Amino acid sequence: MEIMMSTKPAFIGLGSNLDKPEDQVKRAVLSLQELPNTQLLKVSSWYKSTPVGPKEQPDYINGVAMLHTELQALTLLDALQKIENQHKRIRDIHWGPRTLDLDLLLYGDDLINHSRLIVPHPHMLERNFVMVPLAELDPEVRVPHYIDHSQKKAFTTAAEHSLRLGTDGLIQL
Ligand code: A4P
Ligand code: MG
Repeated sequence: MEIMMSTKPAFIGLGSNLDKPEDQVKRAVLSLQELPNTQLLKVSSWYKSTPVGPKEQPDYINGVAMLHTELQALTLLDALQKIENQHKRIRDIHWGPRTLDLDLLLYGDDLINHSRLIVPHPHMLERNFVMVPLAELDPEVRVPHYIDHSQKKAFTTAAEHSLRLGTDGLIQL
């Protein structure tokens, strides 16, 4: 009997706005490199971005990483949350705002609607600090969404989204 392992391309959004958020996201990349049954393929440039949501918080550092993984989506989410927790321990010492956010942006062409996991990440399509680095990694990557209530899948590319959103408040480092 042959066992087929399927490999999925997955994109992870990284964000941090601790005092030294650049260290946080770079250490997170090292942790992504250590994920089991997973290959880290590419990491975007880092971007400084003005906060979305409450304004009385520091600017963020954001970027996107591309993986090939044999992990199931929920197993990958578990692993990402474990990395976040490792960073939160450090955040607690410094008593700062959120130190590390790792979002599963895309998992192949899958549309996932689970109590713990929604893919594509619900806010990504409206956020230039996600779509611009994503388009930098792969401008043609297809972002799936539902066309209508018949739940048919539609796709637009990362490049189209990032062009529409522009680069306001975003500085490539
Ligand atoms: N969850 C569901 N879907 C996903 C997914 N695709 N990836 C669930 C990751 N997690 C997912 O997440 C809460 C729950 O979402 C998880 O338990 C998981 O089961 P969280 O990261 O613990 O909490 P959160 O930060 O409040 O949620 P979220 O949605 O990540 O926050 P936001 O809305 O993304 O806000 N401004 C700039 N410029 N840059 C930023 O990076 N980030 C935020 C965080 C606000 N403003 C920002 C930035
Ligand atoms: Mg998150």
